Amino acid sequence: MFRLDGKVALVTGASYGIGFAIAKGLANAGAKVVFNDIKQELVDKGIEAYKAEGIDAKGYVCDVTDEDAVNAMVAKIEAEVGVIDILVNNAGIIKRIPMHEMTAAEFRQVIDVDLNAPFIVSKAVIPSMLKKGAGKIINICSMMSELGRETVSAYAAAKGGLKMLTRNICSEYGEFNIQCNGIGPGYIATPQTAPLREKQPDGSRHPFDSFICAKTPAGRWLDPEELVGPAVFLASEASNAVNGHILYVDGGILAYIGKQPK
Ligand code: NAP
Ligand code: GCO
Repeated sequence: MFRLDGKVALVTGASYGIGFAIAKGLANAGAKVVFNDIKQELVDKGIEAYKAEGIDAKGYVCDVTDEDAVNAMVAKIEAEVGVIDILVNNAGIIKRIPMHEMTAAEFRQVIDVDLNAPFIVSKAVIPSMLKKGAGKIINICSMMSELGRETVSAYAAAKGGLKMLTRNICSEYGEFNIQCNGIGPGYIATPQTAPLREKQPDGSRHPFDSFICAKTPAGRWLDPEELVGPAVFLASEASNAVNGHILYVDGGILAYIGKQPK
């Protein structure tokens, strides 16, 4: 029940990082993977990276905030590959700026990619899922779907909204055998979090690196590969009775007050 043979999976923003790991996992479970990125050079790099893993992925250049471009991409995928059975709304950005210093344009840009785009892409794939009588939508949420922290006001607002968009797609389309769930990763070692792990000029650990390891029961950053099992589960028949759920893959952060500093 965990196999995805015969399914077409679109993972947005999957040239590298979490999206790449999840797409690789879905392919290894049998899915035909298609992905997009905003730049041709990244799509080309992504195709090479998938090939190196023995995966024949198809890549498309598309800015997920551009509704016309998304609709054109989905139509192209349906013509060239097939109807999208599994959508992973992974593409996302973050801007770490104190809220009182953040411009409205910067706030809107984060909301646009992290919340409006999952709406746009989900809206583009749902009609064919309705015709097919089945579909899986997985939204990549965050610890910030539940928690706030300094400098990430726009990101937390977007990811909190994405949690409720997930629940609303579940509510509106569950009767048509479309399941919409979220994955809430903890702190994952990817380019997006690289600035939070950078060594200090004196060679010491970044304070945030030590902070997160103290907040994670496992005492470490998680690896993108650790999201693959949960993603395959939510993309497969095994989760047909799971809907509107945010599966936190956080190593226990949300359950833990944090290790007492020595
Ligand atoms: P990442 O390394 O920054 O990768 C993000 C991907 O999204 C890149 O391929 C990027 O392409 C693409 N993207 C950004 N804006 C796009 C747009 N408008 N249209 C199409 N593609 C776009 O991030 P990540 O760490 O892999 O995170 C992936 C997702 O997981 C995000 O939604 C993030 O919020 C979420 N998340 C991450 C963590 C973590 O700790 N890393 C934890 C929880 C949730 P470009 O390079 O061309 O911009
Ligand atoms: C940050 C990090 C986090 C992670 C992730 C945690 O600045 O706090 O970027 O937001 O990306 O979302 O789940």
